[in-house]
Amino acid sequence: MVFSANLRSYLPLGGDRASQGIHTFMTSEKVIITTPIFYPTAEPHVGHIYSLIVAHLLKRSFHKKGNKSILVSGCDEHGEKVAQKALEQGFKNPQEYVDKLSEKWQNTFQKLDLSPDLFMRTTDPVHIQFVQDVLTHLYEKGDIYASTFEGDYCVDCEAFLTSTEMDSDKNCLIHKKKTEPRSEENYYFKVSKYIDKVKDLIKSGSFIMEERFAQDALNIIEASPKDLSISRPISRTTWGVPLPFDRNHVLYVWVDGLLSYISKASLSKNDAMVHVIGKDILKFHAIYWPAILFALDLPQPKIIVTGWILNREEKMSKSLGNILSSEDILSNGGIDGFIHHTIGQVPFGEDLDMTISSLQDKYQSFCVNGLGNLVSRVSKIFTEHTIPLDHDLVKKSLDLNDGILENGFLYIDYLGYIQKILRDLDKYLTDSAPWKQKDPILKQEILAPVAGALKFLVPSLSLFFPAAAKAIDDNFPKTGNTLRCLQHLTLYPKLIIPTETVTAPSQDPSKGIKAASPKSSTSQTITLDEFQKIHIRVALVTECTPVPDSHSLLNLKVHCGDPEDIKNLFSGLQKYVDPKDLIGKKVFILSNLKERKMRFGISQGMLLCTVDKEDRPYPVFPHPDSELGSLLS
Ligand code: ME8
Repeated sequence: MVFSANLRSYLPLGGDRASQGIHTFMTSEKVIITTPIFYPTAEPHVGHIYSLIVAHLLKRSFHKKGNKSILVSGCDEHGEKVAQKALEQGFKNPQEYVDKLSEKWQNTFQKLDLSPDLFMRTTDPVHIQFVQDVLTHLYEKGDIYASTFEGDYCVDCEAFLTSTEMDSDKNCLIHKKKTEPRSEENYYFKVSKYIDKVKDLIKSGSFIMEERFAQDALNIIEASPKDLSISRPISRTTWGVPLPFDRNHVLYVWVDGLLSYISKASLSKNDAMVHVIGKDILKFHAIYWPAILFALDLPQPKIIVTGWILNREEKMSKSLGNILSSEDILSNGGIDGFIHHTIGQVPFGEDLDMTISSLQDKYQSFCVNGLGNLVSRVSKIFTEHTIPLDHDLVKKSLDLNDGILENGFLYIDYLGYIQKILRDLDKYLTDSAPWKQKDPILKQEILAPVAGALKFLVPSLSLFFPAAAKAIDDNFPKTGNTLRCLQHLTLYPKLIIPTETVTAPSQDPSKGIKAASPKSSTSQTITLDEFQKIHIRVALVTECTPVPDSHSLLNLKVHCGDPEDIKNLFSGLQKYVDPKDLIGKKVFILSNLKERKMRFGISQGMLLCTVDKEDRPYPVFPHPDSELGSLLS
């Protein structure tokens, strides 16, 4: 498929490794798509749900390309951490505990309409039998041996850590907890036998879809022990798959977990596999798993690495107590707003900030005010007409549908183009004002390109928002080229925001820059006294630089008239403002915000901004004659 000139103006054609990867699967019998299997001890939260969203998006892409696929997700139910929690919570045995928890996870996935085709549980007897067969095979092949290992163990990671994974006090960098020194007689898998093949695979460029993680994987190989400890003595824990050749040991939970991808989905030589993983578990998927697959003479997967969802610039996780749950998604607009917030906001591999108010904003801006509003405007007055196939707007929808996966580009761009088409349709409606047209036939003629474009946009929309796309498709039935509209359609109800869930701007960490949108603040009132507690002052920016390792933050140094009293600020403007343009400018800052320790340093205030229709932030500049330090009143 070659893009028409029409669409070329929309699409900066280039390579997206994720969707280019999809092409190589065309000869496969089936594609196994996986998310990580999750430790059930945590509440399912938006980070876990993100990986399911990506996996479902891939599944729909494969379907569109005519590939058979199976989506595997589930719970990682063995290991010390799970056994410990079961004990702490007073369960008779870990099995009872994981039965209860995995049911909760399954229900959550179902509620979000994100159930996988196969919900794996590592305590499933079929899985356990498969794992033992694999272990027997590898043992008989000479790929497993016994030895003693000494290292620093993090129970939350369920892993021995390398020096690069700990700080100087041997605290785990992810869980911020002290590791335990351990020395154990264990069984080892000979990763070293396959490591050259693994390195070649990583270097091939067709294994890890996001290039920068390939280099990370190679660095991890250099820092890691040459073989992998794959067993735990039963004196430490009995909660695992017993090794078939030594009943005094159970299998290391990570090997158990990795094998769950194929134990019931049964990977055969003609199948393909794609794993959606967070960047925290790269080591296991980019090094140990391919080594195991090489040892088993099975096909190698592709890996799509997603970044982290952050809260206050920290990874969201149960152990840090800063999570947003599935209920937060559902009560703040639902899954389509969340999809827009994740897939539409950053390419795979990059981190993104999320708060209740950013969830609300995404839902309102894309779902309610964007797609929902357009569909409502058209379906209110369109009844029936022939689709003008040669109309520019209709052709753009058709081209987007046909061309998209053939050429391969980022899903974030794809969603961006859908939005651009929706905006063009909206503008056309506003400019042509069909509601003013008295002649009913002419009125339908004006509306037909928009209704037709929406109808042809359904396949593209269904990749991201299947339920909304189906509702549009059903509401606009087509016979030949004649399109009808059945009823006035409200796709997305307006969000009613209870006062207590409104996040005041000073508490909205994901932005740190943005006034609460008028949409979400109208229901909240404050007294004059309360307002006087808020010190918004004129400040001068003396330094402004991008924060290394952050895709969004700028680091500003400002003062309110006393150059000796410099405040350090962070602001999520990196994508929108050239730092040079802020230096020497007067800005407004919230100067009495409580200091916060962030990953990158201390934050001592907040730069005030507003946003445009597309949620782009702009700093607010005071009058040039405003005195430094003066209060906004
Ligand atoms: O690691 N942002 O399970 P787990 C984005 N059982 N994604 C996040 C996230 C966040 N803040 N927090 C978690 C395990 N995730 C093992 C996996 S697979 C054979 C075994 C996602 O419950 C992300 O995909 O700790 C991460 O890799 C996964 O959840 C870890 O889930």
